[in-house]
Amino acid sequence: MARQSVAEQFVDVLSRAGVKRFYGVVGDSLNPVTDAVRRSAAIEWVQVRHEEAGAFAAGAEAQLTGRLCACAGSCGPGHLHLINGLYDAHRSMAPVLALAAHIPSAEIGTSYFQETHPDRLFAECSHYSELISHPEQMPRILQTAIQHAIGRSGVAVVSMSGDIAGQDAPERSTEPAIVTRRPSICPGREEIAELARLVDEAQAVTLFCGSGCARAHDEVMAFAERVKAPVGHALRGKEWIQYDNPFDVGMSGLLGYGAAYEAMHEADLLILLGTDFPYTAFLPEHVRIVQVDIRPEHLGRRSRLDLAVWGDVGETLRALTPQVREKNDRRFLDRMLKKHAEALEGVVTAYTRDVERHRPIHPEYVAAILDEEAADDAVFTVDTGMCTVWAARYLSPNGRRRLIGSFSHGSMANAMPQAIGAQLADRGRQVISLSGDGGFSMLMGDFLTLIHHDLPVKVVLFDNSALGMVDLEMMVAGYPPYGTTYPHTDYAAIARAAGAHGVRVDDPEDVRDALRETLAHDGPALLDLVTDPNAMAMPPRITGRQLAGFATTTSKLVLTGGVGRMIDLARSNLRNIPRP
Ligand SMILES: Cc1ncc(C[n+]2csc(CCOP(=O)(O)OP(=O)(O)O)c2C)c(N)n1
Repeated sequence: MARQSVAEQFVDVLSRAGVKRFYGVVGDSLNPVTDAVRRSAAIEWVQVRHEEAGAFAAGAEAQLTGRLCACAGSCGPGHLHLINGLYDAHRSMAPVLALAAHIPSAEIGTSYFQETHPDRLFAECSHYSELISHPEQMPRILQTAIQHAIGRSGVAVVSMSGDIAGQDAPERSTEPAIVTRRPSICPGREEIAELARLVDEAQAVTLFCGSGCARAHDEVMAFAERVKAPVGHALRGKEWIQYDNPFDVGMSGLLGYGAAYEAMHEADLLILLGTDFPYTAFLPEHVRIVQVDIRPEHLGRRSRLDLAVWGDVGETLRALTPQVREKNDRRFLDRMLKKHAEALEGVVTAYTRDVERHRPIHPEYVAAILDEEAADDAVFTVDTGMCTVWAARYLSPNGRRRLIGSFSHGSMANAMPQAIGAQLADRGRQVISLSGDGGFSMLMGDFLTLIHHDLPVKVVLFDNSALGMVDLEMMVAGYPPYGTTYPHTDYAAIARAAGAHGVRVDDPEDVRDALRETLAHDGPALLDLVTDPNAMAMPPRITGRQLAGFATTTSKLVLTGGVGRMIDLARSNLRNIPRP
């Protein structure tokens, strides 16, 4: 049998680690690897138009499947383009392996054509970034990279020159064993006992949940029931926690709503579950705080802690719940449920007046209808900008739907590229990209990737001809909006010219039918909705200074948005409060 090349061995090892596809753009330094992929039955090459889109796609696929996913860029500019998508994947804790092809190995360090130093470049957006400079090194470096990406949930980057990849690989006596599943981490007995003591001492416990509560819905609900705790969430916890939740008090943070803030501040014990919620200003100072997280480096970096617990949320709660005394006093919980329902009732009609006739179309109206029309197991990818607000407020999770955005990194242009990875992970699933016109046009070239690979992604474009979120930020800070508008563009015509289904709608009465038609279309489709750039959403906690800035710029804009179907949950939770 002919000797394997380093590139063939590379592809072989990746396929045994579960990688199904490589997103990227080919290039000289990548040739040995792309040729090995061409001949591989296990891994397909997904040709994209911009490497950043490939990195976003790999990150989304990894977030949906939990499997290691991969992307690649050729030397210099090719892999430089990966960087923003890799930051996003890394900060979303998505296991992604990136191959940064390198200039010829004999030229490194000479300012050669296209030279960069990828092992340095990617150090900040990865757990591991190493250069392979000898064929012997490859299997061990690749294995170490894979174990970093999977074991520590994030990005690992290997850099390799094309000439190294093209060489014969050394013979291997055995195949390396690769770990592809993570263990669960249960805290020690002492921590559980200490946590149980703090819970027993507290009169009013609030839980605040992040993405670390994935697949721990039952455990969170059982614990909340036992200690009669209101349950709030951060944006990344929404898809895991905000459904079938009799304890729901909404979301905290800049885009928050409901009574999560009050429940966190009026408790005497706040338990942060699997959240690296970044806004310290929203966390209380005079409340006992416990944090539970699988990553010890997250513990205590946002607030002072009375107890730090290193463990999985599910494991921790399974061990803890039987050890705490059941609380019978629901007064704090019921008061918070009432506050929450009142807060939502107060804003539920914020946008609804005349909305079926309002032109330009009100974006919240679109989001509300989309929530009703989308499939029960839809994947929503959400652009950074106002789409994130509409998704946070209007999309109803149910345990089967998924919500993916750039919620930690906050990059624009994430949604449509992420939809590519989401759709490739499951071609039969409904994948909807909620795109802003600014974000969409930033990586619009990869709309062609949907057509190229026949991916039936539905792009729902909130086309306000503006960088709306920044418009709002400028007004809040007291600056007159500047550099935030675009000329009107008919994106539906662009979609049709590219070979996709494209419809432009500017009459609110047409929204539902157009959405139905778009979602039912058997192929890539774009629905260009001409929306109102002046639709506002304000954080529930806004400082006097911020408000003053806002007020000097405009006085007639609505200060808060509506809340969609979550009001139903709040109302039914209120009905469940036992009558005295
Ligand atoms: C790559 C990148 N550039 C700039 C920003 C700053 N930024 C955040 S939201 C936003 C506006 C987004 O506009 P659009 O996609 O049209 O959505 P809208 O807010 O209007 O709904 C900008 C410029 C960013 N987050 N990421």
